[in-house]
Amino acid sequence: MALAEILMLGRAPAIVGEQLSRQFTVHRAGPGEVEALSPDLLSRVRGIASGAHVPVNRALIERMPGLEIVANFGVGYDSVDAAFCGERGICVTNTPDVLTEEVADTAFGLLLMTVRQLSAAERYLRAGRWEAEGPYPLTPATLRGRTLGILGLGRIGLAIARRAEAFGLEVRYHGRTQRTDVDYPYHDTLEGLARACDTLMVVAPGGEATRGIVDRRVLEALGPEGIVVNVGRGTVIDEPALVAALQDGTILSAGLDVFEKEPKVPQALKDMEHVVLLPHVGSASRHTRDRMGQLVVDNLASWFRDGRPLTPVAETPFVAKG
Ligand code: A2R
Repeated sequence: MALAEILMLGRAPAIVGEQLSRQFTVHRAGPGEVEALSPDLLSRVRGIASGAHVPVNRALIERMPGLEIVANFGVGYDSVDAAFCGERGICVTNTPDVLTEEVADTAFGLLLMTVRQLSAAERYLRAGRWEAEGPYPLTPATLRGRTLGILGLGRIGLAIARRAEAFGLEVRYHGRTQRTDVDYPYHDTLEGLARACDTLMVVAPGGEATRGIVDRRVLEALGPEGIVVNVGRGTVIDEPALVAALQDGTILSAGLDVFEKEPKVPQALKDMEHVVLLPHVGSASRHTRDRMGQLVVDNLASWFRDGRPLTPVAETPFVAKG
């Protein structure tokens, strides 16, 4: 029997291509190469392994009448039109759990770096300024006594909350629904959460429902001691409003691992010494990326062998192979 044909989009760890090639006929396309794929090839492809920065949008899906499954590399799948896949009976999977602790580690590291200006302090040392000018200035902020407001107390949010407890922080949260399995105070509005905390950890998914919800009003509610850390998606924060709030002292600082138009980062953010900027490295260790890649492979293998996905997303929970 002919092997099922799979289209690999964008970047993924080497193990993904190696393992998929043993079980499937694999085609590859990078950003900007999708348009040029022939209708003949697209009509034969039954599965997509999708990496970052190549959208699986309605236009692409409509060109793929034989598509059965989109296995997304990453827990966030806002680059895949999952609602449209659901309408067409196409299964979408993501890679939850295997990256939770890694992203929570990064989030907490980023929080500490931001509160204590650790990037700027290191730059100070490397520039020879410690020797020439004396000690680095005392930081205006401390982690001591801070209240951490978590936007999105899901898998990663909860792992961050556990770390925050160990560091002696008070934890509060906002999401669409109150959890029944935790005692952290719940706020039914994001503005309410921002008023009740001074440190906002954003770990909610991207997409239209969360676009720009951390806006000027939320930042004002956070206040002049406010610090925002974002490890969710850049689109969740109104980036121009954040830049303005940092420039005029509405909030104190920000630690950002994700941006609205990656890999482009506004020059105004780069110009601010006290802000910490990371190039979307939340899950980016070999260990964790390989585990995410393995889950992409396992989802495709399970689908074509047993007719069921391992980790389907909420929009396609009941899709079974016809
Ligand atoms: O809203 P809820 O109660 O379903 O809570 C989820 C929350 N969330 C939202 N919060 C406010 N407004 C929304 N429109 C909204 N949509 C979702 O985000 C939940 O607490 C959290 C997502 O948690 P999980 O689905 O467990 O995802 P996980 O593995 O923690 O990853 C979170 C995100 C990914 O989507 C990537 O963007 C990033 O972290 O790596």
